Amino acid sequence: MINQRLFQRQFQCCRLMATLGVNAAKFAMFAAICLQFSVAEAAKSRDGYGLWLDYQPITNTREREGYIKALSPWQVEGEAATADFIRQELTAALGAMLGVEAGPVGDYTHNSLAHPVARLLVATPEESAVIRSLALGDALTRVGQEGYLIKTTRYRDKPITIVTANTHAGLLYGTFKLLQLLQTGQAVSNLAIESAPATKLRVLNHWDNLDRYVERGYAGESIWNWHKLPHYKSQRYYDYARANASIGINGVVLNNVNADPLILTPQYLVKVKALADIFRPYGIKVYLSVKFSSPNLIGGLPTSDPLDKNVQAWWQAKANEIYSLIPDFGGFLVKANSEGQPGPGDFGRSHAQGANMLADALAPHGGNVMWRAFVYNVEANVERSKQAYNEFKPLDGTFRQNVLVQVKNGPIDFQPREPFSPLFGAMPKTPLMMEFQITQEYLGFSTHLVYLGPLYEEVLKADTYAKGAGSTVAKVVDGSLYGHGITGMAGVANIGSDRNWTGHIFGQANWYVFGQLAWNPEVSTKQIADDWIRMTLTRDDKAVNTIRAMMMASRETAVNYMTPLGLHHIMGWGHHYGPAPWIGEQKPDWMREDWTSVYYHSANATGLGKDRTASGSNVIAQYHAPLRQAYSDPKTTPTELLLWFHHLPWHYELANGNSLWHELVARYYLGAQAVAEMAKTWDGLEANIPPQLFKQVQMALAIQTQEAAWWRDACVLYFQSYSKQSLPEGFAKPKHSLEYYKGLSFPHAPGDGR
Ligand code: BDP
Repeated sequence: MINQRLFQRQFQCCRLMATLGVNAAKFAMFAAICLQFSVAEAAKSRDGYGLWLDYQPITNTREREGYIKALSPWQVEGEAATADFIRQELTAALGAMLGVEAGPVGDYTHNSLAHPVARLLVATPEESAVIRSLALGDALTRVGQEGYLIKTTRYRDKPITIVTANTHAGLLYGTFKLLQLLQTGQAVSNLAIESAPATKLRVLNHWDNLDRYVERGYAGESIWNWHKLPHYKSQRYYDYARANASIGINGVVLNNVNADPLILTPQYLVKVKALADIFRPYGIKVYLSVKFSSPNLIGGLPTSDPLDKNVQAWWQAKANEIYSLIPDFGGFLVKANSEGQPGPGDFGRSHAQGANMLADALAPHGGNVMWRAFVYNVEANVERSKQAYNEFKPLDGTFRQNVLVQVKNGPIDFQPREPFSPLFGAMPKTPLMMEFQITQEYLGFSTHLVYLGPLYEEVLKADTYAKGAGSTVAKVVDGSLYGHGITGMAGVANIGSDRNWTGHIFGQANWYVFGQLAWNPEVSTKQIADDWIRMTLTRDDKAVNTIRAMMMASRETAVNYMTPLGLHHIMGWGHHYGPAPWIGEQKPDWMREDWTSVYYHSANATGLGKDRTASGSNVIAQYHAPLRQAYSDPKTTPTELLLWFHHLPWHYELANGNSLWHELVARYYLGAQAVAEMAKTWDGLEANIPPQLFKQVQMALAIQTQEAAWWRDACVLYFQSYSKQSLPEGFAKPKHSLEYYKGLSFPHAPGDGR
């Protein structure tokens, strides 16, 4: 993963010159040429496996020398596995970026004041007499269990850079931060960084089945090779853990929320243990999705009723068994009474009764329950977007201390755009965990370049007004609004066995931005994009600016060509691939209404959109004032959410003077056009991007260009069949007929639920 070969080649080159007795100036010139040559050569082999951690040589001599002066030689204190890993990372990273001069301190006795030579010291105070001797005030108290300090200070009258923390995990995060500064070309001569994560549980949810099929996965098979575990420990597991650690992710749910009960059998638990053992030095805990009916399915009990004593005892014994294998096991994630999954409702019990039973089993061991609020059932006969709130709000205050309720960002599902879920701000007594989707189920799978940073940021910055202005979703999630000690953010992973991990190179940016936001939800996703580009693709300023602009616009572009103006849930049936606003037009009896498209867009001869105001399903009542009032009137509803809240006439006039029909068409065309432009822009970047990465993105953009046009044409033609209006002037007629688009079928589209 790391550029060891390049490093060795440079080293050999220098040795050869020295043996030949070449003078210093010529030597420097020759070394620089060698380096440029090796960099170009190494770029050719980059295929995306290295993610944002494919440390590249720093070719600017001044910059490089500055880093060497500030950080070399370096020293990592401590004997723990994590300390060893940090040593490996620094050896590889500094070696690759700075060359042979950036090495560790040689002979040295741990935890003594005796070495004045290290310029960079990575250590906890517990393990380092030097750190203990420095005046750090109460900074370490402030950064808590997982935070870190990076500081330029003086030791024995010499400058020294320290990375310190209360735990090894903190050291790990601090080290990666320091390396990121080098990767992104920032100065390190006068550092004073104090950082602590805003949320405690920063978790990836893998929707991976035990047969390696990934539900809603578009990057190959599951990376967990269950069959070969526990004995065969793939290098990928280590590389995966390292990548997560580099962005502060500290938890991994290994299996699909539509859980297979087998995961809790002894046969699988030893495999889970093997992964937990690998992840531990990287600060990562494992969690499991569990099927609520497991006591019955694998335990042989006649029921899984959470109030049944035998059922409770079964879970307690199961928890004990798990913790005897994995002492730091994180806990359970549960999808219950949702989309056919069993749950406490099957026995007339509430979500809280179900969650609390599991929480009681985990509590003695310090584990948590992440109980999902993604519930809706067709019998309830209540509009889908209202159901989670209706079911969970009354339960506020009844969950055990170690339960987090995990809420999807939007009230329906992970749509390209929705308002934030009104549950955020409605359950002050319960820690609510954010659930984002990183895998692009509704955003073009792994062929569309859609940077999700702006989507996440939009949700996190949204004001719930729960305690007056400034009560943002971020503050609900990080616990600061209601003073919760336990907090979390989950992301449904987009990772698979594809060589480049995420199918699309830019999918890596979505994994990256999720981790960064879980650490600090206030940070700008534009800055995160900038860092990611520099670490992954290029450090050329002009190219960075171009790519960043492309990324920042890409989500709005996708919204435009898929679901503009607040439309939602109009994708293909089952696999969710491509447009299908016609689903449900002729509904067979077996088809759930709230899985159709027509349920959500409500197009008819008079207009378009779902009425969720008081005259419709009245979801707006679930939002706090003044949002409730704002959303009740199309004039004060953000244009982006117009059709999410309102059914409006085709001739309805928008603020820009366009009719609804005109604006709808304009946005579809704008979106598709923007993708074509993105592809052109990318073509112009060839010289700046490693060739394999360039090509992968170029091919995906070609697909995206076609698919964006497909979305545009299918949707415009479909809605036109209701608006009965011609295309406004200037918009070219779609190539095919509506019937053509309706007739397309994709029997083997990836990722379908099963
Ligand atoms: C939906 C997915 C489905 C998941 C479900 C969930 O289509 O595959 O099982 O979310 O989150 O969006 O449980």
